[in-house]
Amino acid sequence: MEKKKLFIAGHRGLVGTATLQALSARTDYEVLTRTHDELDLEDRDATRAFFLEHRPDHVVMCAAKVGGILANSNFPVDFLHNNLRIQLNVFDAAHEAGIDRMIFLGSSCIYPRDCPQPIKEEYLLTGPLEATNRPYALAKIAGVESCWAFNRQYGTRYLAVMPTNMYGPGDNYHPEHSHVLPALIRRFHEAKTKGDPAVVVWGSGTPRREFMYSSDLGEAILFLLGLPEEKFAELTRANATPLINIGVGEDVTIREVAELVKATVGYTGELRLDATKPDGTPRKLLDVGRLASLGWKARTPLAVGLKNAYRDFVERHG
Ligand code: GFB
Repeated sequence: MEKKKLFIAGHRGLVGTATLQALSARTDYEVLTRTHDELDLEDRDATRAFFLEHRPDHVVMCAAKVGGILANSNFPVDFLHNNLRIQLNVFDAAHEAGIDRMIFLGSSCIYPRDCPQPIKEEYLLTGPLEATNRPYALAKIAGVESCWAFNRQYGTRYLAVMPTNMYGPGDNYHPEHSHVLPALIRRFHEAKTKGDPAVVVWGSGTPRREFMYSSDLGEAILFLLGLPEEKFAELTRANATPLINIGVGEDVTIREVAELVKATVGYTGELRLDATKPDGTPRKLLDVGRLASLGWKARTPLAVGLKNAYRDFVERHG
């Protein structure tokens, strides 16, 4: 069987790492990767030259500027402009190089702040966005629209996937700019090591989030990429938004997840909520019916994924 050439844009990030990991057992793909130093996707000419030289069959587009609630509010220009630039360059180059299938990674924050739960794909653009991540969400919405526009105008098959909040090996553990789970893993670990009597958790503790282990997302991406021709064509047909949610189907409060991290780390001190920090969206639970109907389901329970993530943190940073 002829191998498909697959370019993973952003293979060192959480999603890219998980996709590479899921590919490790596969022999039907020849995988192409480039570090940021080797190829800057914000450089239009370099991106175009790369695509025209290598002409991958498939692209998994997970290169993006990402971060947690504070990073989003501190660097709004970066989250909007860097992401738009990368997307424009990759979409245009992919089209010019005749890419067959592309999977574009978005995020569950593209949906309206107060939309009904669980969130169905068709709720996109039905209401105002959450202010703390509006620039990032708008860049990602533009990416969904790019998929759709290329499919309509040129008959391409570009699919946008919207994962829920992710965590897992190789995550960004920055104390302030990371997402909530890696931030808490680090904070509880450091408090345990130093013997601090209390750990601060931002916000009221009441927002609800759905957390997915990154290796599950890696597998979901390969599952979608490998769908038979008629199914992939159905998802990316010109008259439907090419959008699919990827999640686990259940959520927890920030307080509950903080207690779980505390237990996983083995910290015995107090947990203190800091209400001066932002809560963000009150709830973000994805409806995963569309993906389930294709035959895919997440399989790593939060408690198991957290144990693996904590082990990874200790190995890398402990
Ligand atoms: O992962 P996170 O930063 O982003 O989670 P979002 C924020 C929630 O966790 C808020 C609480 O309710 C915070 O108050 N939280 C508690 C903390 N302690 C901490 C902490 O130490 N660090 C952080 N970061 N949060 C992001 C978007 O939204 O979701 C991104 O900003 C992206 O653009 C991502 O879409 C998936 O879930 O609120």
